[in-house]
Amino acid sequence: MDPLIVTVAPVGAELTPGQTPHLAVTPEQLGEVAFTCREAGAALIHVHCRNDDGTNTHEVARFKQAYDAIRARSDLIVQFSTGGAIGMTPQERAAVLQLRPEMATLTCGTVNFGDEVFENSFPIMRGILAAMNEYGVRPELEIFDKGHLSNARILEREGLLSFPQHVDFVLGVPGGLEADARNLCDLVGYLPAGCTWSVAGIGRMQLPMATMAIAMGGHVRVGLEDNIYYSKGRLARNDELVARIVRIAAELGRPVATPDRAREILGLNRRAPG
Ligand code: KMH
Ligand code: ZN
Repeated sequence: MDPLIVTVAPVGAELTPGQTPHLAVTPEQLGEVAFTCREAGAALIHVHCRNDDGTNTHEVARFKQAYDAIRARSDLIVQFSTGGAIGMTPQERAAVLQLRPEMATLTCGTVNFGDEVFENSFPIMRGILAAMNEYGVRPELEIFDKGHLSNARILEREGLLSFPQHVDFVLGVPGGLEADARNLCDLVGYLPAGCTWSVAGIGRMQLPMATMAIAMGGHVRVGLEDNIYYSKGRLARNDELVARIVRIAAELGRPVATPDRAREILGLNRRAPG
């Protein structure tokens, strides 16, 4: 097995500062999270941004500040969200790609998201992919349901996407596929040849899904975007969630990848300076 790539998703779009004191709001706080999570063993950071008052933003200027703050404090692979928050326009979601992060997410289909709908029609996906191709940004395919892999194959047939790719299974969103072992095995078996994959289990399923992925040869995403608790009733810091995965992986004989080793595994070019 390759060394384990640990992604940290520290912010998300749905959390509020009232839910946890550990939500990074300012670019400086995000830079600090990048530093502590890199120290703990993370290789990749999935980025959403907040205004100073904690509200969600997808402003290009704020992403630039966040990008610079992360770069100043770490060598993590930087992956921007193009999912943004429910209700954002596709243009808002894609605009951050002009900053040319090494990676960005591409959610591969519409999904119920609690009582709301996270809209990713084919025109939206095509638009985001076109911008990724224009700016040379590598996608990470976000798969909330099995049909999302079918959608990705359609985008491949249209010539917008080529396999293999890096895929992240986001399991346990109310409205998406449940987080359980059977579903994870099914999804992995359905992947096009040569793909790498990680799993992001939502809520209390973050830890069991991550542990399964470590044993199966996949990779792991943890962080407050998906789960704010370390254990029942005890709020987590992002670096604690990373450190726990690193310890479990060590027990299972799986060393973690540095960011540069992760770049090799994912087929990314070495990061451009700045
Ligand atoms: N906030 C969710 C609606 C992504 O980052 O690409 C979408 C999301 C996915 O977080
Ligand atoms: Zn996200």
